Amino acid sequence: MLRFLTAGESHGQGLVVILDGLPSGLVIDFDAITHDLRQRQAGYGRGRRMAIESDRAEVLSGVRRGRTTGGPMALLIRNRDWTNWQATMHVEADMPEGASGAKRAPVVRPRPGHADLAGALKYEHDDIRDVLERASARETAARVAAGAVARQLLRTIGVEIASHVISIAGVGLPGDAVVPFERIQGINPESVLRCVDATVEGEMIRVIDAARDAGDTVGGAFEVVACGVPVGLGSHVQWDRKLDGRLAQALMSIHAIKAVGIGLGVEAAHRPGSQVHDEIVMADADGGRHIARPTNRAGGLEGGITNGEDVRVTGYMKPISTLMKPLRSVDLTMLEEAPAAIERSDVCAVPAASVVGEAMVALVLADAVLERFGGDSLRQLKAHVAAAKDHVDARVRRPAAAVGTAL
Ligand code: EPS
Repeated sequence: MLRFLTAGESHGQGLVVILDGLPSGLVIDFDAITHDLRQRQAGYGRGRRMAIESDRAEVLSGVRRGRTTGGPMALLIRNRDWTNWQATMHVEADMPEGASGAKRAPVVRPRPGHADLAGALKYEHDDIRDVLERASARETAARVAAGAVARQLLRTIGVEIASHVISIAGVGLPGDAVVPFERIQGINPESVLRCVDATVEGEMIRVIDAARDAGDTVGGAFEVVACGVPVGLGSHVQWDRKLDGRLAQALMSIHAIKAVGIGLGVEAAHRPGSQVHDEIVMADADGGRHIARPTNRAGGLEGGITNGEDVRVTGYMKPISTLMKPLRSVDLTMLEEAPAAIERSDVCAVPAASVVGEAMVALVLADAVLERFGGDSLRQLKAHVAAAKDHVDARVRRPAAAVGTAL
């Protein structure tokens, strides 16, 4: 089992993540963790905060001489912005001597759509900052660091993950477009919105600009695709073992995600069965014949079990809830109507959310891989995966010599 917990506030000292359950012997690529963190920070529509941060994860435990030990891995991402927030965010009861940054007034006007109001009522806070600091999507940096490690584990058994932005505020790729994994993986690193189509990306940029000019925000949708996923992750036998359910929960837990689709997603509800289900055929391969699926509308999951096709998951993100032209709200100290508080924020963070989506999919798949195949060391895990693959291959392939003979 692979599990993780995060801690940290947006303007506190930093973010921490503990990743527990990694097998021993995984060589850690530290630069790859940094790469994923930088990807999350990028994207057109981000605010000024991203110019301050340059996220890097320090590995505190669980790795020795470049390899995992099998012990919990702890990672720390320091907030550079901390120097500007010490006087507001200090841990000590009294402000420590030399605390830097401004002492900010309490936040008392909740932003509609944020955790502000519900969180302040539930936790009995007078200063909404006690809610918003933890509710902030800054937390996703910790998930991306953990996800980068999960991705490295998956890579050792041939699983690769990529994502792309499919729409911003309704402007995007055609609804029925199925973008091949290689095209997503090959997105130009200079692309500011992680979109596979430069023309569509240009239109998306204009939508974001218009929202910024209007003091508004926009959401959108992204798709995460995992390729090379072994057959048999997840299970049909119990509700909480169905992998589609686990992926949906993981994606839904990302800030501002309001819906998740697998494969066709909601579109499946609008079509007849003949236009939804993926037929099972025999195809030629290596002179032999094997079971194949001409389409993958199921997104690689049937009955909550991976079927060997690409796993395709879509996340739908609402617009960010801090508006520069604020919505109506109420001052909680006076219970009088007042415009919502304005915190520095982003106009659009869909490209960042798509990177977080990759991390969450990596963490869920890595957990399911360890559950299905087991192994305390990477060597054991790889041997178990290879044996299971041989077994599945023997069930779905007829070698050239056997074609035409009775089974
Ligand atoms: C966020 C507000 C902004 C975002 C932040 C999420 O932060 P700040 O208030 O410091 O400008 O930039 O996202 C991140 C810091 C991040 O790393 O993704 C919010 O209110 O949720």
